[in-house]
Amino acid sequence: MVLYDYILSPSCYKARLMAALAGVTLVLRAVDFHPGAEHRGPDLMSLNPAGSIPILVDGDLVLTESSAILVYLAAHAAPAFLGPGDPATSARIQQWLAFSARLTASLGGARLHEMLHRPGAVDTLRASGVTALRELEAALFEQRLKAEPFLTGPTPTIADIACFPYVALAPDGGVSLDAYPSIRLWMRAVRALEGFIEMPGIHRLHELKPDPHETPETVEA
Ligand SMILES: N[C@@H](CCC(=O)N[C@@H](CS)C(=O)NCC(=O)O)C(=O)O
Repeated sequence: MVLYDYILSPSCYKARLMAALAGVTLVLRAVDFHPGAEHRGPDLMSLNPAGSIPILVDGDLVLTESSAILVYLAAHAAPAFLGPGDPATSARIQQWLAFSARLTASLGGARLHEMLHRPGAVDTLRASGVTALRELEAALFEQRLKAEPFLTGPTPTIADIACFPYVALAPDGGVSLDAYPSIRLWMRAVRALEGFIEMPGIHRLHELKPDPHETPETVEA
């Protein structure tokens, strides 16, 4: 399988992360996203007229949209990441995949503004990102009450992989994660998964506030 990839793209990282967790080896085809805008050139536009990456090619199959790529990789090699298959969980996973598009537009938009000087109303993007983070925090808090560390249950699914990158990289766009203890615990759970791989910027999780499990006394000590 060939992934048209850009190392600093959180959307491409979703595919790389899912492949790593599933034990799938991808052939990475580096795209000159910036400054070359190769994804908008004729060769890549013929693969994805939407002009975005990632693009996954497996033989005759050309897949665009990171959520579709996650489904494919999981179905191929790690079906547990598609959830247990009951109607409610399957629907919840779809809900989070749709939610992840809001993260891309808001937190991802702010990040592009800050990192690549893309035009845009960055305050509005950040505000939309904070709204989404508050929803995520509330949902993950509910999960903690059920002692379930992941978005849709006790084990990770493509819902977690779809949401993780843009959340973890929110500080790149000027949106702090300090106020969201349930999100920080969830990020630690994702990072702890066997096969987890980094992307540049994700290491900043180490710089975040102390583990929410720690008491103030132990933090000070
Ligand atoms: N809905 C797409 C969005 C992916 C996306 O936003 N990719 C970015 C790179 S991280 C991109 O190609 N943007 C095109 C551009 O900004 O010119 C998906 O989930 O695959």
